[in-house]
Amino acid sequence: MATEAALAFGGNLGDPVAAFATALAALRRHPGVRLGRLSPVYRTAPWGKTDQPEFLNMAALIETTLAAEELLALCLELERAGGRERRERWGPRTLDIDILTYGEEAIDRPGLQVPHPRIAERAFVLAPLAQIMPDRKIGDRTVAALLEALADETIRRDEAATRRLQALLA
Ligand code: GSY
Repeated sequence: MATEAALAFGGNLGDPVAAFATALAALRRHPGVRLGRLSPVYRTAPWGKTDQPEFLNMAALIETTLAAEELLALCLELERAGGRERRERWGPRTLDIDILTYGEEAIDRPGLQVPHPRIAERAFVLAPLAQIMPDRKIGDRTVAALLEALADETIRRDEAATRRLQALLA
């Protein structure tokens, strides 16, 4: 049986759009994954450590027959293939892929917390997620309501990056 999951993508080093496209194409080819809706690409101010370049962020829905642990392993493999080195904790990176939701499951294990524990604080996650699952409840509030509560005006859609991503995936 397949489970619907939402993934977040982020990066601010090198060519994040190309890194997103390569990872999404690999997900599309994977026999245990069906790629669903993609959000637009957003340009976002760095969160946590602010003296670093802006990020590009997006989100994707998938249907997967992989268990959550297997999906995590796949995301880590795609990060490594995308050139991700785990350096500074909140520092710059080529490609970050986080599991935001996995069905209705609440998972709290070392290395895997789903729904992602800091979703509600992060407009750079909520803005793309609201485009693909606005009505999904995280705790007792929908993604759309959580985003509205943050009122973060530094998040903006990057239409050129979105068109480029679509072209790379065509
Ligand atoms: O948690 C993902 C990596 N990351 C990001 C990000 O993806 N976007 C923004 N805007 N800031 C971030 N800080 C970190 S760490």
